[in-house]
Amino acid sequence: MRPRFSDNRLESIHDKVLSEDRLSFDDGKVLYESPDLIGVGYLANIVRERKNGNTAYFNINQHIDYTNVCILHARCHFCAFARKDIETEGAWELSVDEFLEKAMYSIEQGCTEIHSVGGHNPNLPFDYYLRLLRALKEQMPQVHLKFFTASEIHHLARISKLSIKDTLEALREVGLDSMPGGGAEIFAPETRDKICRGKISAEVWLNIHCQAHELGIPSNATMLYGHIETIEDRVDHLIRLRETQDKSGGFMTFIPLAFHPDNTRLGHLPSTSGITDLRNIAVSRLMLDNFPHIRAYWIMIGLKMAQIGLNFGADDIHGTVTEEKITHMAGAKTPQMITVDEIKRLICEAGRVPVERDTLYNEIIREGNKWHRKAA
Ligand code: V47
Repeated sequence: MRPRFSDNRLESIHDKVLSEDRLSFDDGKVLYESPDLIGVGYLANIVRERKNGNTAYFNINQHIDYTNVCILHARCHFCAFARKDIETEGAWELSVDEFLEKAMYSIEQGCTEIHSVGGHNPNLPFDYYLRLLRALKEQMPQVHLKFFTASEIHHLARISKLSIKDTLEALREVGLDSMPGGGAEIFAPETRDKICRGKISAEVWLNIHCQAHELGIPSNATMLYGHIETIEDRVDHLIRLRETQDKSGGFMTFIPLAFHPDNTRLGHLPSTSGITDLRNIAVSRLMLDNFPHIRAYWIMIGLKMAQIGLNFGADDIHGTVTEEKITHMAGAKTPQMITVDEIKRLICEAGRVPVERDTLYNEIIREGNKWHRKAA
């Protein structure tokens, strides 16, 4: 039986979803504008279940941000994290030993992934990054190292005077396993220029991810929404990611990021609403037909919204986290971490089946304090 949409523009999109036809720019606009959010969510759920069945993924991970000193501190208007220099209140730079100490604690708790990003710190030499990755890989070879946004890779290429390719290869050599999806912000040049003039362009961001994929380094992608971007900007962003994925194929997950205004230069803007959060999850699931996974990032949209997101297109809820800075410095009220039991309860209550994954979506099997990846 065909569902009844209150917005009849969803009828033709429904037909395309059923026949697995690619959605157009105009379809994307309709999905963002439609008053029938339940209809949009219904369509996203068809794709979600086709790709990932009833599974909802999570992982046991830790965020460790090695520094927040950043040469772009005055340029990224959405950022509450960056500091001008180490003398500024709230600034930090972790030594390799301090980083290792934080990581070791989490590894003892069964963590399978370290997620690490930082500011473009003019005081840290390239050698710092090589020593950091090498030390982590030596101490914890089983743990996946998801480090450095494309913007950081660009900064590291500048300070090392290597090409992007050689920089990525040097980092991979000492332990880089994958890259997170940050730094994408919004690709549309006019809006990008208003919120982060001087940061790498869309083309450079996409090119760095393509080069990483060519080297066998998979990555994620993000979009920062809920600031001054238009609906057209959002659809444009998703289509650029889709076209890149057609070529390079190395994106694992798309993570819509809800803008948090506190302590930023865009502090006059309101926080995103639940409707906007759910819609971004649903529309990204529908537009990004070549992305295996869509994440409802509970740190930014809250546990309740992330739980509902699992029925609006998302098949992943992120991880236990342990310590998150970027969103909490911008006013997030979510906890700093949650337990595996809480994650599983949220997922089961949403009618989904929780599966612990590693970063590359291999299932994790636990026996006592030990864990291993399930053989494919
Ligand atoms: O690049 C910065 C965004 C990103 C704010 O790939 C803000 O697995 C909201 O990319 N309000 C970093 N967002 C976070 C990120 C991420 C998070 C979790 C998992 C993964 C992954 C990636 O956060 C930045 C920027 O786009 N951001 N400031 C803010 N005030």
